Amino acid sequence: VSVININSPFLDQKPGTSGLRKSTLKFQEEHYLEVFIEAILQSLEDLKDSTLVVGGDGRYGNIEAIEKIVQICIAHKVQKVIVPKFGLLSTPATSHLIRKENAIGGIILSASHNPGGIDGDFGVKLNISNGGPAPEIITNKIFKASQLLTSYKICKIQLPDFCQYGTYLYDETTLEIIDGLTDYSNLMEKIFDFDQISDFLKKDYSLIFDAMNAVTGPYAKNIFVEKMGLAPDCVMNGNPLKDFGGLHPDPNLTYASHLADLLLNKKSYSFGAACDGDGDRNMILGSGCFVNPSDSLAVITANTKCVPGYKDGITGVARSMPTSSAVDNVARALNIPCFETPTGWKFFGNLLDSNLITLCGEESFGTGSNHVREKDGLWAVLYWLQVLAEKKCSVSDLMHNHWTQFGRNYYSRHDYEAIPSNIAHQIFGNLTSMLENLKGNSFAGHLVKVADNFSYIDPVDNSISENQGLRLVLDDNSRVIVRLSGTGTKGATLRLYFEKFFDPQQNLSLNPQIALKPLINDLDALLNISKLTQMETPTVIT
Ligand code: VG1
Ligand code: CO
Repeated sequence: VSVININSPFLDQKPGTSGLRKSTLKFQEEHYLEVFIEAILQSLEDLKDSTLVVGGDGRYGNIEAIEKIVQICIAHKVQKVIVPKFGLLSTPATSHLIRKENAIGGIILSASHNPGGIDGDFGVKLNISNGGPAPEIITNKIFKASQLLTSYKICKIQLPDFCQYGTYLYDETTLEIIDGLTDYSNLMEKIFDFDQISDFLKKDYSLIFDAMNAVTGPYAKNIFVEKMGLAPDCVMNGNPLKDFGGLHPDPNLTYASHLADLLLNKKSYSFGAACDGDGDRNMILGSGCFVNPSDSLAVITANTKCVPGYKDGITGVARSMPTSSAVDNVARALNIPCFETPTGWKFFGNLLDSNLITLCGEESFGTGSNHVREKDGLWAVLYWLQVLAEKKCSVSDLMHNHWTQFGRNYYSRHDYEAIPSNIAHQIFGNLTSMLENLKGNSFAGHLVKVADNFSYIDPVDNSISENQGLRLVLDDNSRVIVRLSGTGTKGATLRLYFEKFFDPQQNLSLNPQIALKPLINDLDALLNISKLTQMETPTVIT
């Protein structure tokens, strides 16, 4: 075991919405990754009796990082380290493995939906023993520790390549190289009726799944091709590549434009879906129909009876604050509680652990349930397929029937990505200082009922999280929300969220950009966003 000294501590290892995310080059800097791992291990207790899961989404630097982490774990006498073959493990599969193996936690090497490769991004996420992302108390502790570290311990021993299964003993640490796929697909098989889905898909209901050259390719092939017996070409971009083949593995209409074109313009398939780099996000498309992720959560909640894993009912639901209230309408009808949390999956952990909720989701293409403690892209895809197989209808019919029953929450998110930090902070600061005066004033033809910076008290441990996003709520319950992203690595990303409810008697077939126009225009008039950013349109519109 060597103790490596470094000249001056790193002061910038503050985890964001979901782990520490930096450019790949930053993570290639000498000692940078090692120090962060040392800080993580110092934040965990009882390493000597513990199991740790380590895997990643296969992006540039994945295997090298896993090697270093295993060597640092050996130096810290971690009892057992579990690594998947080829180092590939999706975020939801990691969450499941942590729970199944009673591990103390897991380290996921991923910058999720950010591009990969030497010019892209890299990241490290820590999940704790419940399988979910580490809460702020722990990430703050890690950040503090990282700023003080001037050395770390490592055992620079030759490790096997991670291409074969096996068990190895190094000093007091056991290294297990396992199959990262089977446990996860078995879990899916317990929740869903694979036969019903595959029969449906073989009878004239065509599927295309886009893995975006990222981690879900092998999982999707295992489930759709090997288990369900569908033709291999139902999975596109199915081989994980270090740079995702140049794709930006963020499943939305801008970055998954090829898939969007196949479904929305060419109408070549009945159903299309995509996942992000680490497999926790999902986009759902039908022929000629895009499903807004907020609506997806509402549809999932309204249709639990179609899915074997949830037939016995659900205890409650939760959504992040910027997610539309579509799911609230369903929860009210089902007479179950609906919680509103800050952005980021870590806020769902306590609610799931205490069985206050069964399902949860975010507007950012994330949906999940109590089967793991992460959002789960393939789970959402299978859920949708099961509902469609049970109802035998198209995605657009399902959406229309849903809106006819519950009304439609027109919703859109506008992202201004990687704009100059000072501009983003200026816009955010301007709105912050206007909040007090906006209350009672008119906005988009309505009175402003609430104008505040969202803060959250966790109902389980009473911890408080402040400054979680600026919001205006109007007297018709329309909402406008402004946040700064906590996952970007270049400049700053400004997110604007717009929501307006139409009841079933109103027009349910508008383009959301038209339905929301008064809100969009008035926010721009208030904050001068297009002028200050010098952008006529946002980078991404969802
Ligand atoms: C974004 C999303 C948020 C999500 C987070 C992590 O955060 O808005 O809803 O939980 O990414 O997703 P932000 O701070 O950039 O808005 V992932 O797929 O990166 O783990
Ligand atoms: Co992700």
